[in-house]
Amino acid sequence: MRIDRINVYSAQLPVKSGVYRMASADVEALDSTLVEIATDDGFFGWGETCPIGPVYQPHHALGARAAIAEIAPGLIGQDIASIRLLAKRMDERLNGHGYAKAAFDMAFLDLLGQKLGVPISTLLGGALTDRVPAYYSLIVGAPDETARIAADKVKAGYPRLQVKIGGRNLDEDVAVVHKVWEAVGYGARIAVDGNRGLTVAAAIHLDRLCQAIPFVFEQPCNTMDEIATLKGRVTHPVYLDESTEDQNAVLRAISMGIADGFGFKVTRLGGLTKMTTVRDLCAIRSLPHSCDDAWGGDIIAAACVHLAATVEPRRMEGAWIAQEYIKGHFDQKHPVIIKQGHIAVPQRPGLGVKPEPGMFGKPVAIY
Ligand code: 0XW
Ligand code: MG
Repeated sequence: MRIDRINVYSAQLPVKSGVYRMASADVEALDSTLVEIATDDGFFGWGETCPIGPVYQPHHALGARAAIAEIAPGLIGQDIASIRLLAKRMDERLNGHGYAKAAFDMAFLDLLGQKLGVPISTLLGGALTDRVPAYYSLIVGAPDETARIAADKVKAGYPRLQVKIGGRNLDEDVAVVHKVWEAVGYGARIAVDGNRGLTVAAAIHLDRLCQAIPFVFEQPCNTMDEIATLKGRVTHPVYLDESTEDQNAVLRAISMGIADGFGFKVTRLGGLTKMTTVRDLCAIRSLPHSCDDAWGGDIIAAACVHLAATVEPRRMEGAWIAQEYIKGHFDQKHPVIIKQGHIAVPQRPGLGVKPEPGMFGKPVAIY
């Protein structure tokens, strides 16, 4: 099973509601990059990487495609049988750029799964469940309106809400946390996500002013060092998201004892294979985490869900997929769908999803 051809596509994913607002950036449309690998024995495997704009983290769509251009020619003719050899090969072509390599890693696993007749969750160690929880992300918004949406989403079955804050006055952030809590109470677990937007001082104030509300504080400040200074000074559990730039960052955060959990992004960590290492590190220390990506269509959604299915359910903070914010699906027959706040794990071989033929138009690059 050797790599014969690689097609690269760009898919434009406009935000359905108009704008997705975070402390660090507003985004209106995302540029997703897809890789389609054809093998000499007639299989097609897909991967995807979709940074949520160029500011959320040090990733951007054109960067992904430039990295793919460095890597792809070196993969032609390679055997799919060893994912580790392929990872080594990618590292020999390009240092770093895990978010681009992640798309290839997804496609390799998709191919291997199809060849072996097993879903990717099996290749990642085996699923513990056939249905994983999702969570709903409430963008930075007015307190009353955010609380109204929060109550609706809990009614719709979401077991967890993420409330975005930051980039505005502290009083509004404090008000939104109180209003959401009044609206949903223990009906859903709550994460308050600063998306790097708070100073250490603001994070400490918010923590005190929302003392009795049981939420986890996600990536309140910009750097891991700033967040490290919160230890012992805030009472809410602190989760890292954007700071987990690679496996080493996760290992560092765990060994420093500064993270009570994580918001993991599959592509930022370098792909599903690399994610299994941080998943297992978290298991050793009983740390909860999500299995997300920054954005993306059905390919990324399927990848997140396969991985989430392999995580011990009591520590699974949910798989976030962009479905609520994008129109339609790449795969009409087998889309990855949130129902009652949960997502069924694809059971078909590989990723279990295939984009409709021709839907992305002409490839932007062919190798
Ligand atoms: C909610 N997410 C998973 C989607 C957006 O990319 C932001 C992200 C987060 O938790 O920061
Ligand atoms: Mg986050």
